[in-house]
Amino acid sequence: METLLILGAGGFGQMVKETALQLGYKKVVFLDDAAKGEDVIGMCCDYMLLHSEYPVAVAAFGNNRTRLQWTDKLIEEGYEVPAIIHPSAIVSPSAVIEQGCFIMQRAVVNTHTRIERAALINSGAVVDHDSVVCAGAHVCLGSIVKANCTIESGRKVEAGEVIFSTRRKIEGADSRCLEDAVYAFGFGPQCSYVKPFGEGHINETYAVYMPDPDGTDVPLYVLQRVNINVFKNPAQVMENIFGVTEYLRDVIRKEGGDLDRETLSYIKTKSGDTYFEDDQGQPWRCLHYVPNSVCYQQVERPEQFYQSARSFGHFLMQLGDYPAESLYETIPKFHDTVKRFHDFEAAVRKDVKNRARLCRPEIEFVLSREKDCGVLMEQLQKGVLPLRVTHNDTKLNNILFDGDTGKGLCIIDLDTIMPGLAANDFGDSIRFGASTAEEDEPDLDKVHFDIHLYELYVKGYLEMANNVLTPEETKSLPWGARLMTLECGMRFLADFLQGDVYFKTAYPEHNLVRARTQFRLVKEMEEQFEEMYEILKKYR
Ligand code: GN1
Ligand code: MG
Repeated sequence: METLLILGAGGFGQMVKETALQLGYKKVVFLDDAAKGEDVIGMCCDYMLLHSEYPVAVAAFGNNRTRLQWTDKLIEEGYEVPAIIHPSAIVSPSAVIEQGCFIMQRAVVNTHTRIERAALINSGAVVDHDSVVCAGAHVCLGSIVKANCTIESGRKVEAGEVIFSTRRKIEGADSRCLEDAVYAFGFGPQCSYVKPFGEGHINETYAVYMPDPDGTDVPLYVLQRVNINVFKNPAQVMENIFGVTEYLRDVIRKEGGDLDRETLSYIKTKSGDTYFEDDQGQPWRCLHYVPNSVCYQQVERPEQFYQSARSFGHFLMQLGDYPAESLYETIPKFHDTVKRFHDFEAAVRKDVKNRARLCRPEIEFVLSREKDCGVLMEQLQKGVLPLRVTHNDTKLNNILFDGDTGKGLCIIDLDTIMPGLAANDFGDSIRFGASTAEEDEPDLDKVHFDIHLYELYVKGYLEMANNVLTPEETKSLPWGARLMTLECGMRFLADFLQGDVYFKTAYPEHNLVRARTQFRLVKEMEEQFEEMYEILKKYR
């Protein structure tokens, strides 16, 4: 450290000179357009001529624009432009300090900050962790820049001023509520972008992308806005979910499984709550994205359906000893098909949207099956069928498959975990997965109940759950399929009549189209009911 050339011999230039001498420079000289003095060896415009004699230089102007302009000229000319850091300043080893910065007496520059070129952190100022002071900005005497702030290029933070976190705009977070949620879970400072995710009919779901160590954006979290029209008590929903997933972690640990991928892991907000409530009173929750997993809307290879059966059978076993009484009933009488029938009748009677005229045959289809609705409910009331901890929404797209092995990996959508009937979980899987078409296929000629897929599911499910199920429960499974399908169709049709207030829809008849596919499946199941029993016997 021999000589330092300082552009600007004003008050701040003199402070920099003193600092430079303390840092060990042997000789310090100035360039200045106005000031005279022994150590002023020329005007600023002479800087090019002096380069070989004075290879190290800084621009020490108090004015932000001038300091930045001259710093850039020096850099361009090929000068070595050091950062001048006073020995009494405290600078974190993880802070990035660029060329031509000044960090003056007793300033504090904290962990993971970035101080860009020609920025000035003046005496006694504090820049807290993860903040950025952009090129040529000035953080004045004794001011405080709190964590996660960005001070824009050329800005002056006045002496004694306190800057509170300025929010970055997050791409894809196009509502204030979503942005608030991203910040509530602590992803605001790093999040690259968010984008819609999944195909659920009830909640709103987003994937949260974050930069990985080599800068590629990867989905790391899933943010979900819980639909409070459907789930009236989100705190109870979340208590169920935390209880069950933490319990499952223990079970998976004992099984020697993969804790990060075989059950969902939920995250609490920065203030420790199980969910975040936005300004509109809507709850948001957050979980880890399960890496290398896939989700299907329809069976693509029969093997998948067999794997899903094993997964749901396994799930029933894993939760076999879970204290069912600790679970809240998040949607009361969710699969009480008798109640669903009465709700349906009421929707037809009220016909608030005058849509009943559009679906007379479908309405008749349901009304003529009133007796069926009570079959399983009666067996439950008589104690023939036991209550278990069930998922209650076991469609194929509520399970993640391993991207490599193709095996069932993780059961998702745990909102409706409640005490329920095994037959209902079995049945809901058949309803959705043993169909030859998607749930909203408009062309009914494409929609069939595929008894071979049914057989595969029976096989996979009983391989896992046979030892747990009572003989009566096993016998109840085909009814579960019929009734879950009828019930779901009834719910779609009731929602159509009520003006699509429950399920998300993409077009006006969407719920009617969905109801029709379900009724087609019910009809075919009824025709093949004997065969469904015969198949069951083969695997019992
Ligand atoms: C709903 O949220 P999602 O799409 O997984 C519904 C199920 C229906 C299903 C029909 C809480 O599930 O009951 O069977 O749509 N969930 C709720 O696809 O009502
Ligand atoms: Mg779902």
